[in-house]
Amino acid sequence: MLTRTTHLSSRRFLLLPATLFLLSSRALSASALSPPYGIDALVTPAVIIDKQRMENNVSKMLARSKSLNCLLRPHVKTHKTLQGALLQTGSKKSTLTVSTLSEASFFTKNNFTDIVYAVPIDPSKIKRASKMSDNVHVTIDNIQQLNSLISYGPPQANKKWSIVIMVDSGYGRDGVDPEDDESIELARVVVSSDCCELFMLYTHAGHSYDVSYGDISAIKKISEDERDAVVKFKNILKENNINVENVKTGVGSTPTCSHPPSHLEGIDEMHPGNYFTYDFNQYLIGSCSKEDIACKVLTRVVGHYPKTNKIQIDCGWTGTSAQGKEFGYGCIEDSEELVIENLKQEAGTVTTKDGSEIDFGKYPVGKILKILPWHSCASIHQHRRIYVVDEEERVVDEWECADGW
Ligand SMILES: Cc1ncc(COP(=O)(O)O)c(C=O)c1O
Ligand SMILES: *[C@@H]1O[C@H](CO)[C@@H](O)[C@H](O)[C@H]1NC(C)=O
Ligand SMILES: CC(=O)N[C@H]1CO[C@H](CO)[C@@H](O)[C@@H]1O
Repeated sequence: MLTRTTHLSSRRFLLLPATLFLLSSRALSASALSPPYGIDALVTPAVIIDKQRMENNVSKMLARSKSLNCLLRPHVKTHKTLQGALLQTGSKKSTLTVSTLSEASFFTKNNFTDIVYAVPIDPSKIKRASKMSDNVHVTIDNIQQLNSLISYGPPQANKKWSIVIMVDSGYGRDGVDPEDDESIELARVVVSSDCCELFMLYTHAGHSYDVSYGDISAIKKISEDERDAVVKFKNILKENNINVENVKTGVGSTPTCSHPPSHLEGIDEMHPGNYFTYDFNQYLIGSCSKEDIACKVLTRVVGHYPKTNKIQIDCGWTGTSAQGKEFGYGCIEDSEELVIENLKQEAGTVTTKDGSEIDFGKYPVGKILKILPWHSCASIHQHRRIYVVDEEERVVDEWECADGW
């Protein structure tokens, strides 16, 4: 019985050091079982990765990069796990792309080297980045960022900032225009600064996601544009007497790397990320087949509402992200007649696509539904842990994800 006394004495536990409290709460969230075990034992929502499909995707992209004479520098933001990065790099512990300094920190602590932090750096992040400068390259696309680095000075004694210049190949989010005089001057300031060296010219064609679904020739055109933009910029720099002999070139998004151009001459590296699992959006784009999608969000039926023809599930946007609402947030595997109509924070509602009556008998309370998510990077990011499953959907491994910013 909960009495005032026990309540008071339990408050004492709150006086434990905060770190101990955090550790214990994290440990409590870990699965109590040791693999292998069935997915029925998982608390939902949970994110699973189909090991075989993922390994197929991973080896296919590695083979493709080799056939194009490129190094694969996978973007690991899709999963943010040590095990995933080892698979993607063929256990090299090297050459990654990341999008946060906390990923950079996680992977450098795990002895990975040669990591591109591929978001232009702002001044607030410089000090933290400086501590990882032996292994982490930083990205810029304007002179203010560069001036902040230069006024900070060398990242460490007798060391230089290793600089990546982001090039815009048509996305219009970030990156320098390869044809602008300012872009040439930016590179000139990098190579003439005592505390910087130019490592790479990098582009990511995020607009490859915006083509009409299934228009593969439009994607191929964009993959040529990626290549041409960085090759052209490198040539322009050379013509302007900037020494770019050892400067690398990199391209990539999952749509463009899934449909690369006939050749990537002049390009050293590819850096797709999402291909690790693909997702429902990539399937519609034409990057993969539905059977290649390796990531699923598991949710359970929690209630039947015949009057409104709805099922409630225990997954809201905190379980799979709010992206892709207009496309049902992805699709429910093996239940093609159903669609996720709405996601709230921790609850979602499912109905039929065509308005016909739900066959409630098919979906008893407690039944697991498997969502092929709209955007796997966003869905996985909602979770601290990925459950890796074999062909029989037994959990065979549990991976911890790097967290935070
Ligand atoms: C700068 C940058 N590089 C590479 C990637 C990887 O592209 P994708 O997620 O299409 O594989 C991204 C993804 O957003 C990115 O922002
Ligand atoms: C990283 O390398 C150091 C030095 O070789 C080693 O002592 C340490 O255990 C390694 N850490 C990890 C997480 O692999
Ligand atoms: C999109 C993609 O590359 N899918 C491939 C994943 O791997 C399997 C097995 O090699 C291939 O059959 C798919 O084409």
